Amino acid sequence: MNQNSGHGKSSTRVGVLSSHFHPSPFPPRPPRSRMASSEKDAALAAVPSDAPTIFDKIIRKEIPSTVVFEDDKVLAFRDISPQAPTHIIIIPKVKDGLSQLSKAEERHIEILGYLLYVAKVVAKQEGLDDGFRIVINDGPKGCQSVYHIHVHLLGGRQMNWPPG
Ligand code: DGP
Repeated sequence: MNQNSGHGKSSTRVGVLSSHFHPSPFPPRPPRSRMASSEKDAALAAVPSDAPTIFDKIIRKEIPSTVVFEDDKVLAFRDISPQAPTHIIIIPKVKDGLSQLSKAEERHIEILGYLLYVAKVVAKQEGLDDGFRIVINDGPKGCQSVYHIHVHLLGGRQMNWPPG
């Protein structure tokens, strides 16, 4: 029995199956992602750019969002496609070239730290006392779809590791 898996029964079964294994004529299926394919497609289709994004319209209140925190530097609002019971996006009001984390320069250190501090403040405000997750997607391989740097604050359920 495999002492490390914690699933002794299923590892034994895998052993039995593998001894009668006939190779499939089909190529292996890629692992299923937890992200809806439409969101992943949007992220893959997004081209890294410093151009204005939908978040500028949210900042200017030209399109509605559910704001949970706002001051002169940052805006935090609920994600339109929540991946957890609590899913909040925290953005700087002035992008200043920070379309993505990999574009960060020394002048951005203060706002980057402040985004994380606000994430902690909002987590407290949302009652995420048992923990939460912070995510910053970067670029096509990081599945970034909106090129205005943002922190995802996710909570209200047990998170898994490794992430997808
Ligand atoms: P990312 O994939 O890391 O670039 O995340 C962008 C997030 O922004 C994504 O989770 C969905 C969210 N989002 C995109 N457009 C809107 C919108 O118009 N309103 C709100 N509230 N969220 C949006």
